[in-house]
Amino acid sequence: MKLDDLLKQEAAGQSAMSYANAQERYAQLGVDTEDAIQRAVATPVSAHCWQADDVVGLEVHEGATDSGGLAATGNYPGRARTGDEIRADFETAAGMIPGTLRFNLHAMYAETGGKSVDRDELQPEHFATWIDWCEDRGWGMDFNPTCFAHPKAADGLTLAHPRKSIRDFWVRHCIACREIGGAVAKRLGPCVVNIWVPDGQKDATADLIGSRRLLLKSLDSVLEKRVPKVVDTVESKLFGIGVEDSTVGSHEFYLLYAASRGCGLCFDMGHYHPTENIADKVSAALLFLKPLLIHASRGVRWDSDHVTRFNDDLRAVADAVIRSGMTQHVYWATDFFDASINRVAAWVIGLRSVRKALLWALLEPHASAVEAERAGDGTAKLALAELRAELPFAAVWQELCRRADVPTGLAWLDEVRRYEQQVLIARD
Ligand code: RNT
Ligand code: ZN
Repeated sequence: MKLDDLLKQEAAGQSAMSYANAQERYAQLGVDTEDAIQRAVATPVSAHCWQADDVVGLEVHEGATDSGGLAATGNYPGRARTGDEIRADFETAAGMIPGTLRFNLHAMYAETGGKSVDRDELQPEHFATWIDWCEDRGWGMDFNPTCFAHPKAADGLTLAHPRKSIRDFWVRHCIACREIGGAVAKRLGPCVVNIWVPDGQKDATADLIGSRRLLLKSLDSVLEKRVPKVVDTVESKLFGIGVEDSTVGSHEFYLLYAASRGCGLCFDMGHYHPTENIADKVSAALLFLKPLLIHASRGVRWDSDHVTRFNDDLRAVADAVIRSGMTQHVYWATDFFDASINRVAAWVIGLRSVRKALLWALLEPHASAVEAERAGDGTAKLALAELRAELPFAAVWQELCRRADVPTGLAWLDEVRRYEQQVLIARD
């Protein structure tokens, strides 16, 4: 069948599977699909703003900058260039994404009305349009300091910079961001403020403990004062482009930092060794610290930020979170950027995949698996795990989409293509 015919058929077609049958099948295994749909839809997922514009931001840069090792590759037409364009693009995407959304903003998306405002002088007013927009749509908002793409980050060091004046600048920036988070929280409810810095060395690192001491001190200054309703999290990384030899804020550094300081920890799925999955870390970390923030992402070789897919890794993370029974202590956010495909579609695919993974985990016949494990019946447990692939998951997912009034199957692709023709193409 030709691709065009197939897409047409998919856009029009509804599933032949009935939800009622699926509901009955799951019920036989002790799984309540109504409860699963309700919980999957109610779980907020914070959509990252930076997919719209390849992590460029809205500031006017002066002088040398450094991307912090974040490389968005590709030149698909339609990159958003203004706050209005980002908002329009995300509204389009949101119409195709089922379930509760939040919006996750980076400080570099400040709207300063043409005035140049340096990062350490940012105020809530520079985000007023974003806050109003989220409020109008009933979305919560999260926030991030931007410790890259700035002349003072030109050598890839920020909070761990050997020069005190530069460290202090970034400390002031992070404090300003927490205050902005506090202002957001006053209007929209708790705001997650996640700190990630690119700091590291390209080669032959000499004084890693020295750099880590500086990062520790800077972070302590940033977090000294509690900001009401701000949920602080810190995010580690294994390596970045240009800082391959060492990263100051490694996994162990932040794991222990969060546990000892009582703040939250962010696990980015693309920030570990290629065969390492954060799923295993969830149940360990939750016993010692709260909350966790998941950056749903997909590492591919050296890139940590491919669009998330409903793959084994993502499903394993969702399983770990749901099985923990501590979902109230886990925040979900997306973090990827792809400039080689339609950027709105990247959001739709990535965010739908996260919601799918949540539903998948909620539909697990978990109680039976636990029972088998406790009885020492590994055979039944393994058989049950395999059975998941034979259950009518798709019918429940489609029901979830229908109830959320978003397209099922590939019907959303038509809408994205229309938007591309009418809006995105004209941008270049
Ligand atoms: C970078 C981190 C971080 C960024 C955003 C832009 O590797 O994952 O979360 O992607 O802050
Ligand atoms: Zn991340």
